[in-house]
Amino acid sequence: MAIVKTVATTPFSGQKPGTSGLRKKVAVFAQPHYLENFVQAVFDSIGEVTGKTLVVGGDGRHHNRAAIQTILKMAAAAGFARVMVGKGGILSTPAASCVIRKYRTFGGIILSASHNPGGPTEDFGIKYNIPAGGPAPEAVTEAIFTRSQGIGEYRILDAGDIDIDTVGSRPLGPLLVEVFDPVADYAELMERLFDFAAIRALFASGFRMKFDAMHAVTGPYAREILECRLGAPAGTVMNGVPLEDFGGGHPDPNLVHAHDLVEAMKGAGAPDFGAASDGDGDRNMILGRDFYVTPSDSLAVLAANATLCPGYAKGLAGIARSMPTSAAADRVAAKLNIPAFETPTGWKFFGTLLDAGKVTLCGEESFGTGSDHVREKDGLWAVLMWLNVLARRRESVAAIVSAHWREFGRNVYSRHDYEGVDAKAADGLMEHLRGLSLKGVRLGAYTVAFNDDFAYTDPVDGSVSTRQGIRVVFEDGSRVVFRLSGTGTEGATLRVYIERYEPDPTRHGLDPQVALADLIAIARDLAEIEARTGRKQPTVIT
Ligand code: VG1
Ligand code: CO
Repeated sequence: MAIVKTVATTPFSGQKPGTSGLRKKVAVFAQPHYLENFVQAVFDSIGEVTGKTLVVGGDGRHHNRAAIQTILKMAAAAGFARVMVGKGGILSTPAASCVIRKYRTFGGIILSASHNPGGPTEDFGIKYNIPAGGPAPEAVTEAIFTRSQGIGEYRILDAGDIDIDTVGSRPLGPLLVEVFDPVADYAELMERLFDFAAIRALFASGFRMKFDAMHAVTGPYAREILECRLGAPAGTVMNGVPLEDFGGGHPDPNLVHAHDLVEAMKGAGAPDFGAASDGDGDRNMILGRDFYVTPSDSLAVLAANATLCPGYAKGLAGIARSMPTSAAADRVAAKLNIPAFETPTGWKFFGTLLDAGKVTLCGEESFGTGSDHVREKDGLWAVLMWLNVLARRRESVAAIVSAHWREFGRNVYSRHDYEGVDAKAADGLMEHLRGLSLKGVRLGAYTVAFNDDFAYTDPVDGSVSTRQGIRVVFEDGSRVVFRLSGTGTEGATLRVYIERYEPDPTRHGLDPQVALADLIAIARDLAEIEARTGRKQPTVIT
């Protein structure tokens, strides 16, 4: 009979979940009691867990396996009846959401630092998702944090490690551990949403694609769905084997970090379609031959074409986007005569709107797109939706996006990230911006309509979130937005978002960095970026 140990502990400061869970260096998580304190704080904050089922899995990064063993023993001690674990500890974030919903579990614990690098000296992360399948809302993450700051003990089963590499059920003390195939339920859901026959026919006609799994969690999902079920040639999925350090790369699907894919998509001989996903499989980047689709445009194009997909044939209830995401999707919503919502950054803010049936599609400029099929953004889902649209329209990616711009106008958009900035300097910069009063002020060719720090009142549950990013909005609708990242583990990352609407089709082909040059300079000067951070150039431009 395995025995439950009660271990005395003291709080760690800073166990505060950010935009998407608690993210720290592996060394921080690996120190005695650190993970345990946080997990106990979760179990103490989510209500009665006795007899319930929990889902556990992660993106396979370094420390994933050790953390899962600890969580299983703590779940047993807490009174859970059953834990469903993805085989090998693998579960993409959207697949975790899918499984939580399908089996009506009492939520799940997802181990991931998403797009942050992995390995012994890199990042690890943990978050709790609620029974609806989405990230815990702020009220819950606040409760977890408060509990973590007052914690004095945790409970854990005194037992050896259990096999998580063989599908099947086995006991761990009073707990039943059920190891399951992490791909099957997810793949089955995708088959219900999209026209697999049409996509199969597209591949059969010679259409070529490259999917870069970046040695992260989506590899097994992409191989099963694209190569096995949809008949894409073997080798369509590149970097398809999940590695604990993502092969030393930065599993962030953008133009900088997915460089192999970006190179492969250049020139006349390039494939027709390119896509990539991030560490935990919830992000997507979409490329055509010599063509990059910004995530904001991708959301708008998918919304405009959604009825081509069986799962969305009835049309959309509404569209939601995070505040810094471009307003391209709003234009589609207006044309479809459906509501558009603007939320703070982070998928947790879409949950109430999805649950209430107010929106069907959601998106973020940070390579996140999703729908009401789960409660997380979903990288492979977005890729399959694009494939479905391509299979039905039989036009190139570039042709589809260009036609979209001609119909709706183009929201020219770019994000500039300044990574690893001194945290004090970054806070000072934000304080400075917060103090500005700019209404009516003329900056270059633009006049400021208003500036504020974005605050959001959830239209479903009334909860209020303040200080969600500085907006400077101009009279013609152009804007610059400033935020500090809530997912990093070192120093601060300043994100600057720049957007201008361009109705003139003869100007749609311009490089956004050129088309936005005046606004980029205005943003730099307003925030005194160089003087305050010492940076002349952003680290990453997307
Ligand atoms: C970033 C993105 C945000 C996204 C979050 C989690 O947050 O900007 O849009 O929801 O990452 O994505 P921040 O606070 O660093 O800007 V992921 O793929 O971690 O799950
Ligand atoms: Co992610």
